[in-house]
Amino acid sequence: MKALNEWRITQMRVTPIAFRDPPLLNAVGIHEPYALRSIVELETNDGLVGIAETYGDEGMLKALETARELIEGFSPFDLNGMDERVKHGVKATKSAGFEMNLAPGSHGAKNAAKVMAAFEGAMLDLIGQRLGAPVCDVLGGAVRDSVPYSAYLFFKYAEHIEKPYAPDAWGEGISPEQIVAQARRMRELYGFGSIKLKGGVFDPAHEVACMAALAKAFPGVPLRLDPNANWTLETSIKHAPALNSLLEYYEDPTPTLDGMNELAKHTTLPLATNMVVTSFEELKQSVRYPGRGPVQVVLSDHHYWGGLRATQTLARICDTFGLGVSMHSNSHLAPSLIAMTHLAAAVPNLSYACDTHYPWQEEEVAAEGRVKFVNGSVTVPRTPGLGVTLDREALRTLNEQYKSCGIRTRNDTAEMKKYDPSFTGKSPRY
Ligand code: GKR
Ligand code: MG
Repeated sequence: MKALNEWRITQMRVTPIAFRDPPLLNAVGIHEPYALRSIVELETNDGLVGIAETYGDEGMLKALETARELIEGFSPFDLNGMDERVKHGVKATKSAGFEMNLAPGSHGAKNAAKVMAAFEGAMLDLIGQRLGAPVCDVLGGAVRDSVPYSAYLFFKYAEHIEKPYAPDAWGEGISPEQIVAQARRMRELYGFGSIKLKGGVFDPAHEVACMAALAKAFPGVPLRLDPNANWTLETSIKHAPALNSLLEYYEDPTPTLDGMNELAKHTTLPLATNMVVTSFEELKQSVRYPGRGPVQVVLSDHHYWGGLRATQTLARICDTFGLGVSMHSNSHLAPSLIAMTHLAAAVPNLSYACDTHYPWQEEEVAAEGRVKFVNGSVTVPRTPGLGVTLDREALRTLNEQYKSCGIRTRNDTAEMKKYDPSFTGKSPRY
């Protein structure tokens, strides 16, 4: 074991992976057959390896590579120094168009925050391993033993247009009955205590009818609808009265802070977002609005907010301004879910169950296997570090899948054009 003052990160390894993802529909199109992520490993001069899961889009892989010299040779304790080096050393790149709004992995403007989060995650894993403490303890200690997650329903087709593998067990999800059946199955399998539906796909009246069907089937269960800013302000206001009695919060129905601010005057619901407040700068703009303001619940995502500690800071600011806080997610595996769980355990004012796409994934890189939900919650690990070990064979397989799948940057709109050549993904559409 090296003395702590000689402890150094000697090597960064980044392994892009691709895993099966169902044909889930959203505002900009449909999920491709494989979702991309990457696994960042930081190895130290005493042979410890810290890991973090992050995006696997081409832009992110390039950003990580440009940051190699900002992490190799430095101490795993040097979190603040790393933040500064990355903030100044990793440049923003041109973002993809509107159709990629839902895919933070390809947001070039957030390169630095995303790289910081990936490095920080692996550094905290190292620190925890070295000290014999779980990451939540390194973050100041857990205030809860388990973290609640929400069922995350999607409208979906039964299978992908190109059929690289057998259809999933969830079947089609389009009608209110199918959406209720999807929710029932998800609750039976995982015990989730709240339910979110990804909207912005079909006629808003149909999506509101699905929410009403869910409310009828699961009385008392908190519900959320997320049209991903695909509704105009007028449409969002029109459906607000019906949704007032159905939802616990109304998530990103309409674009821009101005739009959400206007909507807030026409609904009693808290407005939640992972689209109009995605950085501290946007948070600053949001809290400057007089009155109720555009956002009442910030849905953080440590993968692009700058990491776990940055999200703790965000949670404190939300508390100061009387805002709720919870978490957003994209398609991900165990290292991300467990990192979210440590973080949520160390955020006292977590006000709602977090989002997770995890039930839609079948494959895994964790040697511990698939993460278990008990009554919709994940138990906060007490093992040193992150508490996730890589299954090297699985990592190799998912890396091979990455190489062969041909996808290099998520593009749900291009995928939808295969079903409907006239689809543009232009938003807001309703
Ligand atoms: O994976 O289709 C999806 C989601 O729509 C995702 O891209 C969003 O970022 O889950 C997200 C959300 O809450 O907006
Ligand atoms: Mg959302």
